Amino acid sequence: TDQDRDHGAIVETAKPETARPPLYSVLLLNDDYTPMDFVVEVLVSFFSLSLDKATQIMLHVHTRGRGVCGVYTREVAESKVAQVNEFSRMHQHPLLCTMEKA
Ligand code: TYC
Repeated sequence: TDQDRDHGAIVETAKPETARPPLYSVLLLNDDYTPMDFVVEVLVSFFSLSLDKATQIMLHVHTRGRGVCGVYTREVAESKVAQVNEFSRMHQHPLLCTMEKA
């Protein structure tokens, strides 16, 4: 019909790229009581890091006060934070894990 005919006035403006979700850094905070080997164990088991990389990050947090363990989408980051904090409490260590927008 006349009404359905394309007069060419409407231009498609959508970008071709797929939208990327916002990313969040998961951080460990330093404290005076959590054993260094426990922090390394957490970094290896929850963040899939090598023993070398985990030790580097642990020492960075120990000397600088905080450090990034990994960068994830919001839901994955929230899950890492919850699992690490639950694991630390279960072992009666004060280790704290948190997240912030990357
Ligand atoms: N500062 C702790 C100690 O001297 C070690 C430690 C490192 C604790 C990193 C927490 O996120 C942390 N035993």
